[in-house]
Amino acid sequence: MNLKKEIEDIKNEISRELNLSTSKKEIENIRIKYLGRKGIITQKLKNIKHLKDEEKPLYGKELNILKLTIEEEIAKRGQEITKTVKEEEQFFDWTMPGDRRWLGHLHPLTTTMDEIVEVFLRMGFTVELGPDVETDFYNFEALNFPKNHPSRDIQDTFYLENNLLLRTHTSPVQIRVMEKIKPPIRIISPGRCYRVDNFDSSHSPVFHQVEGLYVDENVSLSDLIGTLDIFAKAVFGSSTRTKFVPHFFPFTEPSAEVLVSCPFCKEKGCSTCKHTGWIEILGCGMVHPAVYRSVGYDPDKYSGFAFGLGIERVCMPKYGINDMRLFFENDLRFTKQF
Ligand code: 2NL
Repeated sequence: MNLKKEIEDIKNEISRELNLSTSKKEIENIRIKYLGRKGIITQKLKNIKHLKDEEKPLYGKELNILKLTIEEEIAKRGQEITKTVKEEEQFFDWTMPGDRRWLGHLHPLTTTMDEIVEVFLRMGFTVELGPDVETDFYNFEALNFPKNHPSRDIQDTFYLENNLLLRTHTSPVQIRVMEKIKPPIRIISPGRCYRVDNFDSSHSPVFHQVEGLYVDENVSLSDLIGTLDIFAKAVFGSSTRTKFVPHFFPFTEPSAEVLVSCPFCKEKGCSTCKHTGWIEILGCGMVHPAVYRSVGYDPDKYSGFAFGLGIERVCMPKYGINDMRLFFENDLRFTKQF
C-alpha cells in the first residue's frame, strides 16, 4: 500500500475516534490502541526492519511524525474533556426538588392544650404557671380540703421529702396568684399533675390539666355556665350541647360536672361515650368562701367561678382515642397520626 495513503488513513481514523471520545478513559484506550506496546503504530515502527533498505528512512520518518502528531492530538483532546467535565460539575439544576427532611410535630396533648388555652385567651383569660412540686398548704389546705380527706392519703398523692408533694391539680397556681394580686382575676393554669393511680386505658399517674379561675365582684353561676358552654362549642363543634350535673368538690359550692354531647354519635350512643350519648370532660363550681379566706380575700365582696379539666379527657373523645396509655408510650405509629 502507498505509504502516504496508509499514514493518512491512520491519522483520519484516530481523529475520528478522538472526536467521538467523551472521557479520559476512552482517550487512554485510543492511546493504547495506537501507541501502546502492542499498538498499531508501535508495531509498524518495529516492522521497519523487515522493509527494503531504501524504503526504511522515509517510512521511519513519516511514522515518527505521525506518532508525534497523534501524541499532540491525544493531549489536546484530553484538555478539552477536562474543561467540559469541569463545566458540567459547575452546573447546578435549580429546578431539582430539595432534600425532604422529616420534621417532628407537636404531641396531640400539646395541640389540645394549646387549643383549650387559645379559647380562654380569646375570652380574656391570661396564662399562669407554677411549680410541679408543691406544699400541702397550696395543694390542699388553702383549697378547703379537710385534714382527713382521702386525696391527702399517701395512696393517692406522691409525697416527697420535707413535706413536699407532687401537685395533684394545678389549683395551687391559682392560690399563689390570688395571694399576690387583688381581683379582678381571670386566669388559666395549664400543666402537668400527678396522682397515685393505675396506668390503664383510662388512668395515668401523670396527666395534664387546665384550670381556670374568674374572681370579681358579682360573678354569677350563669357566667360560669355561659363561659364553659362557649368553651365546649369551640372545642367540640358549634352543635355541641352541655349538661351541668350537681357534684361535690371541697373548694367550690355549688359544684358541677360538665358533660358534653358526644361529638361522634350526637347523643345516639356509641363506644366513645359508652352508649350514654354524653362525655364528662370537666368539673367546676363557684369558689368556696373558705378558699377566699385562706388567700385574704373578703368572701362577702368577691365571688367567682373555677373549673378544672383533664386534657387527656378532652383529647380522647376529640380524636377517638380509646386508651390513655397511648399518650405516654410515644409509639410513632400513634404519634404520627396527629
Ligand atoms: C376536676 C375538677 C375543679 C377547680 C377545679 C378551683 C381552683 C381554685 C378554687 C376553686 Cl383556686 N376551685 N379549681 C374547681 C372545680 C373543679 O376540677 O374534675 N378536674 C379535672
